Amino acid sequence: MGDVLFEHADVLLERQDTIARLRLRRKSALNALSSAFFDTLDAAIDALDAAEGVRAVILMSDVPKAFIAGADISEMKGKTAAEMETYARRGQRFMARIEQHPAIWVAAVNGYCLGGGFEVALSCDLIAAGPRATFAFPEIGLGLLPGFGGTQRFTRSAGMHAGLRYILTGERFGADTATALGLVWIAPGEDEDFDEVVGGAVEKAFGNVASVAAREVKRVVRAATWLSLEDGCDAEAAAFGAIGNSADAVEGLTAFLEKRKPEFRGN
Ligand code: DAK
Repeated sequence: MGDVLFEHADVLLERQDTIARLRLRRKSALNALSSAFFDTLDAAIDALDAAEGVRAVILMSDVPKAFIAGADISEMKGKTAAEMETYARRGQRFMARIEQHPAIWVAAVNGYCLGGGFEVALSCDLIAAGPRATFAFPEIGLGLLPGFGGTQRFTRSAGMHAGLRYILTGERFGADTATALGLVWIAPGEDEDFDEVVGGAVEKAFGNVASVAAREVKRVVRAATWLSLEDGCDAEAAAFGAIGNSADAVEGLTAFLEKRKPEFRGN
């Protein structure tokens, strides 16, 4: 248990050194994404932004059955077309906020990860999938389609025929298939403590990460999915220029020459 940065009945945000954990706990609806829940999550990220030095965020669920069971279906029914569009934009803003956030976001999925919940996981930079992870886009069965960027992000990550297959059929799949599709960073097994393994992996990989470089990696790698090779390489060169003289880059190069481990300060 670290320092609590934000507390609400549905969400707890805590930090331990450079790692934060955003814990979803809207148990009554399996963390379904209502407008009010989006507002609470945004308030939690505001609190995260007010805290300095967080390098990675683990987005996880304290609800045993689910990561996020999708958009809140009870809120969708009866909306006008204009209200639907407002709701879609609300969700898309939230996904973009994670995607563009300066910290590295890891979705820790070990339960239902459906529709809008899958879209949240896809907005994160890395996905950890446990033995109980169940991914699907059930929207087609509701007469809908993913409305928070899922058609775009899933297809960019997994490819066109995987996009068509899983979004047209609503078929469920687990950690193995998600791994085969290239979506998964780590997949702890049945006999492991999921939260502990993910926490340990994040700490090891990102506890002392050079955050300025990581922020640019996030931006430029994502841009590779829509820019031409020429424009992408141009963006990469500009990013290199922007961070090449950062304190962390100076420290990284100096530490190598002095044959010691770098101590990155995140600037
Ligand atoms: N919304 C609201 N409540 C939900 C929910 C959801 N997505 N998922 C579960 N719940 C609630 C259940 O209603 C139930 O509430 P009570 O009856 O206890 O009051 C409680 O959570 C526990 O769920 P179950 O009793 O159903 O639990 P089970 O273990 O039996 O089943 C389940 C778990 C996850 C398989 C099942 O709950 C389920 O199928 N849930 C719905 C999954 C789903 O279809 N999710 C929506 C995907 S579609 C758009 C923008 C975005 C989207 C679409 C349009 N535009 C702006 C147009 C995205 C859409 C989606 O995400």
